[in-house]
Amino acid sequence: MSQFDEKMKALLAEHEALITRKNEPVKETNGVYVRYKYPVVTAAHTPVFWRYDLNEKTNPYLMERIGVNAALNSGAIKWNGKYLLVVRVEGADRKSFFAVAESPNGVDNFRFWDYPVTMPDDVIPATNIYDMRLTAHEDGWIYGIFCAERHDGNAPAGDLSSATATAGIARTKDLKTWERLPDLKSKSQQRNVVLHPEFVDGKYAFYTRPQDGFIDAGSGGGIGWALVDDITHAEVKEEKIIDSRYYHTIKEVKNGEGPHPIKTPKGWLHLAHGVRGCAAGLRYVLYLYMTSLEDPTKVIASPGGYFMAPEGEERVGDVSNVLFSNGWIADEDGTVYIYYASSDTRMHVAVSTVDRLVDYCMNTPEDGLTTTASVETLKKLIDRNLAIME
Ligand code: M1P
Repeated sequence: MSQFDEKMKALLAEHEALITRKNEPVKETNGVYVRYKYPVVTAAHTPVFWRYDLNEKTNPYLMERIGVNAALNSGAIKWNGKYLLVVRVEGADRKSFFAVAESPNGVDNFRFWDYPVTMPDDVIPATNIYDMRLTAHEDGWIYGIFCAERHDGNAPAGDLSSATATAGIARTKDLKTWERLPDLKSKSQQRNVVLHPEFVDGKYAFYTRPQDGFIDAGSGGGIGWALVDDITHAEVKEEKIIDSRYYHTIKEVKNGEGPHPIKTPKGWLHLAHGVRGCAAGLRYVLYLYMTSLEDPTKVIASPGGYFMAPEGEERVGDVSNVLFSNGWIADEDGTVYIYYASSDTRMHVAVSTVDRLVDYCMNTPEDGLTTTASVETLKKLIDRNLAIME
């Protein structure tokens, strides 16, 4: 075997060992969810044949030709018995694209399909697309709603950083061929837009996140809700804020819907991210809330504080101190696989159940918004517990 062939064999074997590595649950003490030891998808999980030219004649040193920087914010869906992530893969060139990674069990052995997604452009092509939320809608299509980013045409000359965020909309029946629909029309910029899985009053329902600028939520009050008559020409005409931001909470600066909510007998179960500022920059954590089955705009449970926050190696990456989730899968037996990215770099899984998550939402005290209220809430629990322990 030539030296080149030996090197290639070693490269492929190392990659295979990484993607077939068995994952293990990590002991957690909070009883709400269980994290898993290894990230489920990383840049190194992308196929060797995406990154290397495997032809000795054109790449005699067997060097990487196309770099992958990160594998992050992934949409998720159970499809033909397999756990699928539509991963945001970010190249070394800073362009993100979508690619499907498939696992037989939801916690390890995620293998990318051979080709990334070819996403058709809207009339005005986007520079960058990312963070897809998948919704198997009751109309029979699987929708992917994602952020489409373009340079801001109104930026002053020389400002190459100002951008606009719009919600891109595409649909598919097989996750391979995608039909692009016109981007969501909205008065404000939008990111973290999610399609609700059912019709509401005969209309398509979107969770929105109005924002004044590309980064700043500004006057956008939180997670919004808008009904749309025609998804092939989707337009936000009226927008109602259903989950507001508050001073001195985990969602003071920004928040955004995660994946579409899970329908439970007690209400719609939501996963979202909240952002606050600190000396180290922005800190992104995950939180849960629930809305009514009868009126999905009505919040019925709002547990205070975060559900998950970055820990250990999760705290470090391209954008440190960030947990972000736009994908989860509720299995037939009630198991919930929560797929989350850490620090805009890699994907992880945490596992829980619908029952536990609903219990968490219904029984975690709300944020009282002041120290005094928090202490009073704590004292009530202490009183009840000390009475039991006597
Ligand atoms: O860098 C953290 C996250 O920032 C943005 O989220 P939001 O719009 O809520 O601030 C997104 O760019 C997201 O992709 C990224 O993970």
